[in-house]
Amino acid sequence: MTKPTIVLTGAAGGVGGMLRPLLAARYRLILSDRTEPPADLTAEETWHTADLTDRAAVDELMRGADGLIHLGGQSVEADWQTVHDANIAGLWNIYDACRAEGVARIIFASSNHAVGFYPRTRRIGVDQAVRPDGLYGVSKAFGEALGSLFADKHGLRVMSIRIGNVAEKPADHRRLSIWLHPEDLAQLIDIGLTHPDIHHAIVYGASHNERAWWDNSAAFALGYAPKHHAEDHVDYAMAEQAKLPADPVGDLLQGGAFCADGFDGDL
Ligand code: 15L
Repeated sequence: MTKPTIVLTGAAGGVGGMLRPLLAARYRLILSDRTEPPADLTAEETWHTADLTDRAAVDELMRGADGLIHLGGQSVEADWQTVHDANIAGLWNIYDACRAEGVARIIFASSNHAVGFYPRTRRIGVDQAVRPDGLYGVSKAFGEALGSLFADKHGLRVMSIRIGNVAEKPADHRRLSIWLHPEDLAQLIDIGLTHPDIHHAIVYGASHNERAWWDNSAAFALGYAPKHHAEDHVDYAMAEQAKLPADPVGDLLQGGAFCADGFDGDL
């Protein structure tokens, strides 16, 4: 059977690099980023240099693809112009090119920063209102809204994954609650690319984290069964946390330092 052709944007980034070997067995990957191809490109992978703000280049990138995993764009907080160009205008290009080129499935890398201003004492599902913790978080909430629109109006099947922090191990105390092992992310992506019942699904991108702040029943209902446990790495995470200064704002809120950045409100 021929493998589905899947475009992976942001392929030169850290998360893209972790996913490539995990997805290669099941998909023919068209990798894309603004950069030149990485040195470790395999014979099965195709590289396509493209800037998300260039609509013609994005159309060409999507031509003939069965699905898209969109990791590209701005991945941390930045000034409005930077966030706008990559994650608002660029994301519009991505979605509208998928519609125009008949790309049926989209995995949108949303972020925990769409809901980062919820306190750590709250357990939230995917039905509560968004509470972005910066312009980057606002752009991720926009991306989820765009996914909903393109599913409702144009019949695309979209999964927005509110990714916590993708790494081999949880990097600190906060990440014990939001950690996502790359293999668990690959499992969520497989579900998003293949599950017959997906219209627009918002799920949390989290491994089996005993300290989770998120109710991920939306993902479990689609068959997600994370294999990795954050508490297996608790000693490492807490040792890393001990190296960090206290953050009187970020330590109270799910988004951490993103909330503290420029904060002059009331807690
Ligand atoms: C994100 O959305 C970022 O892309 C990533 O670099 C981390 O900062 C992560 O959130 C996090 O919250 O740890």
